[in-house]
Amino acid sequence: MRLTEKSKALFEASLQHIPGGVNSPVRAFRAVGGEPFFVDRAKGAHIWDVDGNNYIDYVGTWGPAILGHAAPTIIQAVQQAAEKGTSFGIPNPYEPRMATLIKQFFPSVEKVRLCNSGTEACMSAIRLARGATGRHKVIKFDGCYHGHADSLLVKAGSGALTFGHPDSAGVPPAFTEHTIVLPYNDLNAVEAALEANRGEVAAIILEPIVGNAGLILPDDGFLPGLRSLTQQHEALLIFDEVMTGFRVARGGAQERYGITPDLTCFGKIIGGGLPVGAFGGRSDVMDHLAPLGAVYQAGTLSGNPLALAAGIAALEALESGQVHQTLETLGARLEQGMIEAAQEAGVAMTFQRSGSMFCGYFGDRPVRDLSDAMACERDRFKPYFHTMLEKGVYVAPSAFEAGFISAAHTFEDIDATIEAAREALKRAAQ
Ligand code: KE4
Repeated sequence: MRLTEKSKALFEASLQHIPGGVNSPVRAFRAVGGEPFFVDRAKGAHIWDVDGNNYIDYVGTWGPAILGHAAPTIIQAVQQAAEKGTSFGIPNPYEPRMATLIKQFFPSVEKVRLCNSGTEACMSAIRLARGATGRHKVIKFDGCYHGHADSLLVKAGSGALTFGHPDSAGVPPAFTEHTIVLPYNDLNAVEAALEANRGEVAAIILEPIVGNAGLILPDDGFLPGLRSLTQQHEALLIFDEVMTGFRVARGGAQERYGITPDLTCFGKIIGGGLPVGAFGGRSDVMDHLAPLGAVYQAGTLSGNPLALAAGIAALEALESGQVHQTLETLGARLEQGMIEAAQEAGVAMTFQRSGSMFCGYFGDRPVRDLSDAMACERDRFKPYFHTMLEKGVYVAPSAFEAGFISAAHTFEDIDATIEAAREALKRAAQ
């Protein structure tokens, strides 16, 4: 039985000072019941909570920890940077270095602006698209989450889904009247929406692989279809690769699927676990940004030396391609084992994966959009989650999140995870 008294005491205290005791809703375990544990430290594929319990970690701080936690090169880079100061508000050499690395991995990016979160990146990319096109409307897809900027927090995924109020309180209707929400993978709906709003759509934004409603892959023709439709209608195509960027391939989903978007949003991995975001793409669009152009965007800590030192170390570790080969091998092993464990447990599971991002849905058919995800047997997730936790495996505390494997996971970690899943899936089958 896991000890939890120290976490309980910390959660008790946090509840007095922080709404829900957490600084981001999905961490509160509200979708799975129980109380969150508090982490003491993390190393490689493992985390230890304040009561000393050890877990194999498949959340990976929601994506950034692609090398595993506390990677020596990242820790060293941050320590060295910190010796010279933690923030300047003055251009520093890490900024052009990071920009160059992003462009090296993402040929679609001619210019890039660094910021402090994925939310900021997506919010700014939308403002830029509107400023560059002079149009107001934006098309997004239900189940895709682009951070919590007002106009995008409509039928979002991730925590917003878990809480069952896809449209957040506090967002006046006027702030979302220009946001059109369509079913993912439905090209006909996109064509109809563009026709019905001819000349008014500034951009289509999407997660090219959806990691905020589990893990949903684009149908074969979906991304190429979006590319040609946006070109026909002179709307910008924005790939939100905050999660998939540098994760599903060195060049993200746009490399996997061979699509060139007009703008791309980044976050997570490019900060090596420190706060960071970025958005970039065609220079004729990016040059609308202040101080060159009329679209304002700013940030005190944008280009922060510590965050960039960590992110540069992370990206440099990905350059050879060896990490992504390892991730694919580990991902395939986990997928095979989970499918076998589900069959053995007699529970229907659809396991969907792209490289080291995955989701096991309780159901017997492919999940192509949010309505498919919502139709899964979500009640089975709770016993599965808690049994995995008891057995020392930490998966995301929500059926609507993707899992992440790091380069620090070993075959032993994967095999131990599958062993734990044999029991957890039997509980879920009851
Ligand atoms: P942040 O503002 O949380 O850095 O990024 C927002 C964001 C934008 N776009 C995509 C595709 C994202 O996945 C995210 C954030 N992802 C969630 C995980 N599903 C963050 C976890 C949380 O909200 O605590």
